[in-house]
Amino acid sequence: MLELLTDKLQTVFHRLSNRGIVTEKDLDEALREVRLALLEADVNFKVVRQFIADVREDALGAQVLGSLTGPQQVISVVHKELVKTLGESQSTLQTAKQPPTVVMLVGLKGSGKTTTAAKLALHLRKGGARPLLVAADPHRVAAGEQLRALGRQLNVPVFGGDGATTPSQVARGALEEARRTGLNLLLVDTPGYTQVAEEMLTEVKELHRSFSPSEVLLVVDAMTGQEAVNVAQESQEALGVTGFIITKMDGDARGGAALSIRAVTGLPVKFIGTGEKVDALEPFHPDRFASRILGMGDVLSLVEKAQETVDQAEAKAMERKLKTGTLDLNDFLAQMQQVKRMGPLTQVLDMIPGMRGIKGQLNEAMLDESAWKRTEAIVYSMTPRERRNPEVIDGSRRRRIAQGSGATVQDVNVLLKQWREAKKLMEALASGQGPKMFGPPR
Ligand SMILES: Nc1nc2c(ncn2[C@@H]2O[C@H](COP(=O)(O)OP(=O)(O)OP(=O)(O)O)[C@@H](O)[C@H]2O)c(=O)[nH]1
Ligand SMILES: [Mg+2]
Repeated sequence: MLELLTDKLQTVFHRLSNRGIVTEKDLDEALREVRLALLEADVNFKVVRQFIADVREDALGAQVLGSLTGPQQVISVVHKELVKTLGESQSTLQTAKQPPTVVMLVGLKGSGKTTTAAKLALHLRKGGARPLLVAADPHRVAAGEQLRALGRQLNVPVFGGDGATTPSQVARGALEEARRTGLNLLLVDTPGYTQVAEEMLTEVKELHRSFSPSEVLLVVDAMTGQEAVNVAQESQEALGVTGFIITKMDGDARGGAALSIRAVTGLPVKFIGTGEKVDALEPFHPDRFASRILGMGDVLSLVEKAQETVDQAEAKAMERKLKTGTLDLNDFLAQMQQVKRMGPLTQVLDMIPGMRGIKGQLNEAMLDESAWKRTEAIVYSMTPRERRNPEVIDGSRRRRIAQGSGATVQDVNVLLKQWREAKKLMEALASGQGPKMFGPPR
């Protein structure tokens, strides 16, 4: 996510830090590079101009010039201004006074509306909502199919999409269905348009009138860069947009849309999509996002992610094992799977401060999804006894396991070595000699 921008900014700040004392010339030089980096990331030029002017004024006002702490202060000013550009604080979803709350998703064809509707259903259900997905594209049966398939996958009910009906019929039916079944959130997936023109929008406008939604979220594709901002500007009034969801932030495209859209439109970004899977959605926190862009990590989002994905019972069991220092291959596998559930490892690492730099040096194999799968396959090819007591795995067992999992004996050896190292670390932790990773003893 915005990797290139982060790399460039880190280079600029690194050079500035080496200065010790910041002169006005240093500041302007750094800001010139920040400006270039932002423009290259496809941030709107007006937004960039304002941003640089604000940072400069702030930095000069804070008397960072000629001081030993100058470089640090410049970074903190940049962070502060970035947060301001991104919208200061998190903007949560408005709910209706009278349930159900209706959230409508609108946007260009292919921007990610249908996928995002499903992601939202999953995310908001975790927060206690009872969602109903509504397929409101009367013309494309395939669109309804896609939403129904997602609904089945997530076990979320889906209304409509199985034949042509008018917007007002869909709305009436969906609201009735929600009341009847006690659901309090309607997520309405609407037909995509190809350009913001009157005739294209008639249908979406009709849906708007019929549903009177609490939120109209414009779904924009980060990969389209400046175009996303233009669409946002144009759709804003025509459709009564109340906020944005920026999808495909996982692509390494410029992604500057996320940085410009709020400043250009005055409307908040509510969520970002970070992958194709249904759990790849994050609430948008301007301060955390700013930290991530500056390579400072985002520990809070990481902790939330861990809480969402880690099974509490499993975590407790693991804690007990940690205390006793016993770790067999079943535990080893369970732990790897827990980390994996949090998302692609490269994204997880981005959230840990200081990890970005290390990422390049990490063993390729560690970041390689297929290597994870191979490890799983190897452990699954073992007998229960072997998993509980890996010491019994001798040469012939290794050959059998390798054959059973489509791996090589070398792969099996590597896995066993990783397990032994993890076990050693745990034993050290349990005996209180290891690094204090888990806080003071209770
Ligand atoms: N990598 C990535 N892909 C995404 C993300 N969100 C959606 N996609 C993909 O984008 C493509 C289009 O997504 P849809 O949800 O069908 O888009 P849509 O806006 O409903 O499309 P129409 O209904 O045709 O207008 C699909 O292949 C999705 O998997 C995201 O955050 N990251
Ligand atoms: Mg769709």
